[in-house]
Amino acid sequence: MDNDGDGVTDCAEVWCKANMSECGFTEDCSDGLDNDGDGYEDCADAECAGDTACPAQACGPQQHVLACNEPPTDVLLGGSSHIDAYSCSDVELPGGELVFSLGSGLSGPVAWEGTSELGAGARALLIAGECASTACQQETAAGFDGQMSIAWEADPALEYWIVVENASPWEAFVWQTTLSCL
Ligand SMILES: [Ca+2]
Ligand SMILES: [Ca+2]
Ligand SMILES: [Ca+2]
Ligand SMILES: [Ca+2]
Repeated sequence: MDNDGDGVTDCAEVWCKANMSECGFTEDCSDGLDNDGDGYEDCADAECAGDTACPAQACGPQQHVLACNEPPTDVLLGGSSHIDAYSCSDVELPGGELVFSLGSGLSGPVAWEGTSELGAGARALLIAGECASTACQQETAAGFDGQMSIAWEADPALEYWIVVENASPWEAFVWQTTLSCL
């Protein structure tokens, strides 16, 4: 539609340039341009997670072991981003990651809980098999109370990780986490 009567229709309208994804522009994952205008180019755009043009991004070397039914532990989340986009998430995650290694051999219902007073907007991702952007199974986001939880039915043959993502690259917060297993 030519909403403002200037003879130019829809996505050619100037206002639409600021909302390119709403106007149907999608990210081309290998042309070196930010096609949908959201500030993320090619593989850095969450739309491209899992695209054949984008190799899997792997977890950083720093991992914390999280065992079943231990008292809550305090761990600082900060530092640089190793993964910016996950196959199970449709948002870009440029903040640093806190990686919890849960190992293999977990079976039956498992529940992870994380809390941080200042953690509003953070995300947590359940990853299985290999700690990589393409092996993401579930995502959850923290509300204003900074609380998150993920529950799943664990397969003892698979190795699991929980990755907590800060909302922005400049933040560093302490997270308290627990893993409840049968
Ligand atoms: Ca983009
Ligand atoms: Ca592009
Ligand atoms: Ca996008
Ligand atoms: Ca990240």
